[in-house]
Parts: sequence; C-alpha cells; structure tokens
Amino acid sequence: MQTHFPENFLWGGAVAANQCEGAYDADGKGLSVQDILPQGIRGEKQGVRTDTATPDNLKLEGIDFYHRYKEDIRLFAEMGFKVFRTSIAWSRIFPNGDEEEPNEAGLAFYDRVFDECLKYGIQPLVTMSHYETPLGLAQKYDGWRDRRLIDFFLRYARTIFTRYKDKVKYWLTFNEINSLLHAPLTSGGILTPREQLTEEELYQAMHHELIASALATKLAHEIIPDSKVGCMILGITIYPLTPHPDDIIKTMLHDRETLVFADIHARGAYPSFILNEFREKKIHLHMEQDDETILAENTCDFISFSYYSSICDSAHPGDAKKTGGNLSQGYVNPYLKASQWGWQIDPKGLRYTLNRLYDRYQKPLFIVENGLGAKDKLVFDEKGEKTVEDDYRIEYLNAHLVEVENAIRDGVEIIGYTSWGCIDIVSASTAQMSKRYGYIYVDRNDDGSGTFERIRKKSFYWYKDVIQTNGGSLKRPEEYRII
Ligand code: BGP
Repeated sequence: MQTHFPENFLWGGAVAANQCEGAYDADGKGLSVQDILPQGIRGEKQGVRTDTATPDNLKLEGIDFYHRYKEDIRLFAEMGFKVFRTSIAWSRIFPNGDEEEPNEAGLAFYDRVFDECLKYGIQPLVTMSHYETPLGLAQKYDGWRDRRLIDFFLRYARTIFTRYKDKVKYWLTFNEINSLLHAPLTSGGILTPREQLTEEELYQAMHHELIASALATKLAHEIIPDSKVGCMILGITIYPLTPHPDDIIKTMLHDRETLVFADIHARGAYPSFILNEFREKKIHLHMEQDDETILAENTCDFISFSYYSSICDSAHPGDAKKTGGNLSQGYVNPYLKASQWGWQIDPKGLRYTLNRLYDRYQKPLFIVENGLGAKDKLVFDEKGEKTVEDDYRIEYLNAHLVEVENAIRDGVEIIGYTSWGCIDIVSASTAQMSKRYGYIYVDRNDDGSGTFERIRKKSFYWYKDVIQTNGGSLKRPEEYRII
C-alpha cells in the first residue's frame, strides 16, 4: 500500500526512567521526587506523598529496566525501532542535584543503554528531565522556584552532552513543561503544596525552567553541533462544546494555557497575551537582565508533544459531563468514545493538533507520546504461547497513525513518532502497572507481584509490520482523506 511517511521517518517508542528503570538507589543514585510519590500525579493532587522511598511505590523497582535493558532494547530492535525515547534520571548523575562532580556509575549506565541502542541502529531520543527532579533540590531549594536550579541543571546538561555527544543527537529538555502549573511537585520539584502557591510563584518557577531550557539548547549546539533540541509540551487539544461564540472564545483562551510554553520555546519571547494577563493579574516575574536575550537567541529546533485524547470547553456548560485526560480538564465530547480511564479517544484530533502546531510555528514536529492505557489480559495463543490479544490497542494506534499520515499529506513536517509506553511500565498519573500501554507485556502487578517476564503482545507484530512497510500496512478507512 502506498505510504506518505517520509523514508527517514523515525518510528519508535518511549518510556521514562522513573517509570521503568527501578534500581531507585542503585550505584549511587539519589532519590528523586518520584520516589516520594507512590500514587503518582493523582496522589500529588490528593496530598499523598512520603518523606522517603516506601515499599508500596512500584517505581522503586519499575520493570527493572536497569538490569534488563539489553533484553528490552533487543525486543525494540525486533520490532524495527529507528528511535527509542527514554530519559536520564538526573539523580543518577547528580544524586542530590547540587554536587560539583557527577556519579560515574550513573553515567556508565546510560553509556551502556545508548551503546545497546546504537548496536541495533536505534537512535536514542533523550529527555533530560522527565518528572525526575532530584529530591535533594526539592528539599533544599523547593525545586524550580529557586533560580539556582538553572545552574545545577546546566552543570547536569554540560555533563551529559559532553559524555554522550557521539551517541545522542536528539534531546528534549523538560517533559511536558506546561504540567508544572498542574503538578508542581511532579513536574517542578516544588514541595510547597500547589494550593499554597500563588500564580506568580508558579510562573516564576516556569520562567526558571524556560531559561534553563534555552541555555541547555545553546549548550547542546556548542558541545554537539549536529544535535537537535526539542521542547516538549503536554498536548491538550480542546474543542468548543458548541458553536456559541462564547464557547469559541473560552476555548481560545484555554488553548493558550498550553500554547504559551511552545510559543516561548519556539518564538523566543513571552507572547503579548500572557504579558497582558500578567499585568491584569499583577503578576510580576523577576527577570535577570539577559533573560529576554537568552530566550530570543536559543529557540528550540523542533516541537515535541504528547497526545492521548481531546476535551471540550464551554462558557455555559450547563449539565455537560466533566472529563479530562493527562492533566486536562474539560467536558465530554458526545461524538467520542473513552478509554477505561475515561480519556476520550480522538484520532482526528491528532491531525488537527499537528496542523495547528505546524501552522503556528513552522518548525518540525515530533509526536513523542501517544498510546492507549488499558487493562490487558494475558492468554495463551493457539500454539500455547502467552500473549495479549490487544486488538483495541492496535485499533487506537492504527487510527492515530492514519491521521499522522493525513497530516503529512496536509504538508506538516513530522520527524517521527514514539508511541508511549512501548513496553508496559508504571503509569505517571496513577503509579499503576495495570494501566498498560506496551507492545510488550511485563509480568508485574499493582500489588508488586510478578516475575518481570516480558511477553510479546499481538500489537508487537502489528507495529513491526507498520515499521517494516513504513506505514504501508496501516488499515485506512474508506474515506481515506476527509475533505
Ligand atoms: C504523560 C507523561 C508520561 C506518561 C503519560 C501517560 O504525562 O509524560 O510519563 O505517563 O503521561 O500517562 P499515564 O502513565 O498516567 O497513563
């Protein structure tokens, strides 16, 4: 079947260190904020956090990727991955976050991981901070509220860029940088509870991350001249619930809560709408003299984002049913189905989002998270082999990839696609294993039981075909191209 994916399209999958590695204190690693959040982001919102690592936290062992990475990367290679997105756990490299010297054992681990990827011709795509702020920085500085974190982050950046300059060419600075407004501990290492923080304090912390991101981009280009550095935003796709002009305006304003962070990364300046909002709300950001120049001169090379679902918004919701998904809050779209966790499934929304981001920024895009979290059931196939008949996941991914292809036909430049949770891992929002995303099942359960055995699902073979045919094997609806 003819395909519109470019020959060099980077097909792959994504994970995050804190959700898969385990080995939470191995070989000198310090605790990160993830080690005190046993119930993930939902737990943070409910005030559930511990003072130190506790056995009920599935992330302490994750899926033991730290010791099993060779087997896992070999499985990714069997599917034909061109790229593998993972993060470097900052506290493996600087255990408390503010040391002068890095932890060699942590650096050596990621050398082994990247070497294993490159052995199979798989490009590493590395997230520098994926909700993994060293706990020491949270406890001593209250995370990104303190501007000194910029220098600690740049010391970390210089260390990993120098160490991996011949192995890693694609970098993302902060995972879903806009999530700091919703989950300041998970995203910004801020221990002060969200309800005790003013908007000004949240945006000040955001500003520190934005400066750090721009300076890290500068550093990457100096140390790794052929590197590409992307920003990474939580893609919240919002539709007006009705064509009422008030709903259009409400949606436009809600949209800007997400777009403002990509605006600053991609255009190098705070847009006028946020500056006006700051003025009206008497939010005064403290900026150093060179901050505006730093942002203007160090914009990102590409825009990456996560996409799972879409929501509606309305100025007059009436009895519209509330919903959400991946930190978004809105109203149910009556035309869409939802996942078992209530996230509304909207493949065409991905085409819409790709077009909107490309029209707005004219920079290459990279979908670095997309997938279906579901309760999978282990069964035996006709040959008596263990498997999961995850046709529902194949349907979700196929539909989204068809819309990625439609966006390419619309003229959008897309570097690649890394489906989220390419192997079952601990979920971010609920810290569950039972919310499975992978092409590979991992025998581990919410109660911590299991053998960690890896088992190929039906979707493993489906994705292998998709990659081998560069999208040619995707099932396309009759009306291949709407309008
Ligand atoms: C995003 C995170 C990922 C991933 C994803 C899915 O916010 O970047 O870490 O977890 O959410 O969410 P969940 O794991 O809660 O289903």
